[in-house]
Amino acid sequence: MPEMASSTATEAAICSGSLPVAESIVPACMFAPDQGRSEDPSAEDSFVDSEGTNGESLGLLDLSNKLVLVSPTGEQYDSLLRHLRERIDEGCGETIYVVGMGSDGGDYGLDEKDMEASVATVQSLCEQVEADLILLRERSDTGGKIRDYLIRRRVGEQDFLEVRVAVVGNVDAGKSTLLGVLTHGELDNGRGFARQKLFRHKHEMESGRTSSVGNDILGFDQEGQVVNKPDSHGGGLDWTKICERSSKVITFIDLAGHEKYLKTTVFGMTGHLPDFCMLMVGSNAGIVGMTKEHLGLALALNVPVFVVVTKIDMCPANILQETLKLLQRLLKSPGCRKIPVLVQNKDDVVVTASNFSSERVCPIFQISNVTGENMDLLKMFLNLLSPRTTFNNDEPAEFQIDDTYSVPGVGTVVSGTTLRGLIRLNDMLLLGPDPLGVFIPIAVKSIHRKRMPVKEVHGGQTASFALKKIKRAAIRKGMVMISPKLQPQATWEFEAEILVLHHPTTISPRYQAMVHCGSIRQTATILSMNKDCLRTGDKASVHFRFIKTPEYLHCDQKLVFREGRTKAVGTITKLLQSVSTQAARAQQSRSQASKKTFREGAEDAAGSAGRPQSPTATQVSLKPGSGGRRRGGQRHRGKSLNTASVASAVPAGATDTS
Ligand SMILES: Nc1nc2c(ncn2[C@@H]2O[C@H](COP(=O)(O)OP(=O)(O)OP(=O)(O)O)[C@@H](O)[C@H]2O)c(=O)[nH]1
Ligand SMILES: [Mg+2]
Repeated sequence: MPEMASSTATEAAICSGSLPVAESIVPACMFAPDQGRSEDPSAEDSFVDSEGTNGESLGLLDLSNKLVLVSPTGEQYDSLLRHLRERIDEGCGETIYVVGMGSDGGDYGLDEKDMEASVATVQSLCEQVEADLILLRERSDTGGKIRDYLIRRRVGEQDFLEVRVAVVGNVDAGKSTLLGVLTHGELDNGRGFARQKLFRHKHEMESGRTSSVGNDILGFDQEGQVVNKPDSHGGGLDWTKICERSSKVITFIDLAGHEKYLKTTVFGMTGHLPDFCMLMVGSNAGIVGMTKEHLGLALALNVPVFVVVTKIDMCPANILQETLKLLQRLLKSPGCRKIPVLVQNKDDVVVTASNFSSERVCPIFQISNVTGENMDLLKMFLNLLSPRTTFNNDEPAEFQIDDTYSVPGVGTVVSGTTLRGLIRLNDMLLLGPDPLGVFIPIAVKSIHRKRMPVKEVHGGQTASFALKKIKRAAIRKGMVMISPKLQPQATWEFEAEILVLHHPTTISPRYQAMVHCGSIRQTATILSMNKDCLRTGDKASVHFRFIKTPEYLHCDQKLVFREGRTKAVGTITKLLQSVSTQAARAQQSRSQASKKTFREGAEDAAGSAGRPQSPTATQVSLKPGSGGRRRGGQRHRGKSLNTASVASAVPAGATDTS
């Protein structure tokens, strides 16, 4: 079978220019099927999860010969077509296809005539699946030429592939600057020119520091060319135009590098569901500050990471070497178990992009935002990234809310990510849970993808919906909109397997910290655990309870549990104490009655509009030993969760940073 590059691809030619610098970093050529692997025994299993087309024969049809594409029989053609369809589905609309490289152990390469015939076959296969064939590279081997193609399914003007990349790294690594350069097509001046377009707040303009979750998009057309045009008037990008012209849109989630905004950065990583994480390192500053923290988060959330080393225009060679050496040591360490690969040319890009899905390969780029050096390699790599969420339109829909807006003339708008299923205009979904755990029916009145009006969205796509007859104040981040078929229930308590990454002393029951889970961000208390206390490095099964409102959770969801520098990561294993919608409704009507009485008696309650806090507290107080939790709940009334009130229950040494 002609090989798909995502299993194994590369060849000797790439080795020739092997690395003059940072030699211990694995060169891209180690991914060659027949060489280089012995350098790093840990690399062997990096291909275990790949497709293994080597030596494969589908049924009685042998498709493993490099010549199979030259003139396939009808049966072979059908099998090739089926196989290509599967690969494109797996790659969410695209795949990398290698022509001239069989998997039967024979030599590689085709002569000109056979190559021509093979490409014609692939072209015809592409027509069948309505996909484009884009040449990525051509190389030579003993038997002739080998070509790598990108096969990308065609999409309508309204549609595009969507890949989310979270951008993390320490303060001043050049994150916002790189995004400014990539999305606006103008180089930086080294003094903060390019980043200005990314800032959302006046104080960010003034300090130069990102403090919120920024967003910008980079569109690629069918040929892999960037469609973003430099804007001569200095205005924002026209997202609709970019999306219309693009077959793939990369959404960058620009995050803050400063420790004081770590809470927001964690939210960006958990709540915005990135497909990939771009870790930025200033070459002269090196692995400092939040670099390891952010890398650890990406690893904990199983998001594949690639590294971009910036400012190579102003860094002495020996310092750059040192940074690369430390970076490689960090990536190879037992905590990371990555295979660092320095990307130095287009061949390296194709090889690393093809193998990136294995999650262990960690490509490293070295760029300058000022001279633009190696920017083309980074762009080429971004164009080859495929979304990681496969979707099935038959599944019941689920949408996670990560922000809310009040738009004049439109009303309440929620933005977020479609986790699964299909959502169409005018669909009726359940929105919740509210503070009592109730879900209410709500109709989707308009749908926008990247500011472009559309009729539907499906799993893996971000969107915003205009909602009718609901106030913005009644919706919070972490709520979901869900198909009524799922009969959603909110949960107060859950069990999770957690690993403590760092804590200055010990964690014991009654400890409180912020749980980040998807776009949920709420303080929870440890009620009990299967150990007396937990220290750095400990694993345990822990029983949590939210202090303020019940949330909609799933088993197997990843969570981050943090308070200041204390951090634990884990997976939800069991949902406990779910709220029955009927009981919650009864409670709601009771609470409304009592609120009325309360209002008649006193003039308070203004602050709790749309947030019936007291019933929540009542519900909590029904639980044994809930005094502390109720106190927490009431103190947080009407404000975002700040940790001041939690501090009393937190062991000394755990300070708030958010
Ligand atoms: N010479 C040079 N300067 C750069 C380069 N990249 C960024 N800078 C400068 O470095 C400074 C910091 O860049 P930012 O993009 O704000 O860094 P950041 O990572 O977004 O920082 P936070 O948002 O605070 O985490 C700015 O003054 C940029 O002009 C580069 O490649 N070369
Ligand atoms: Mg920034």
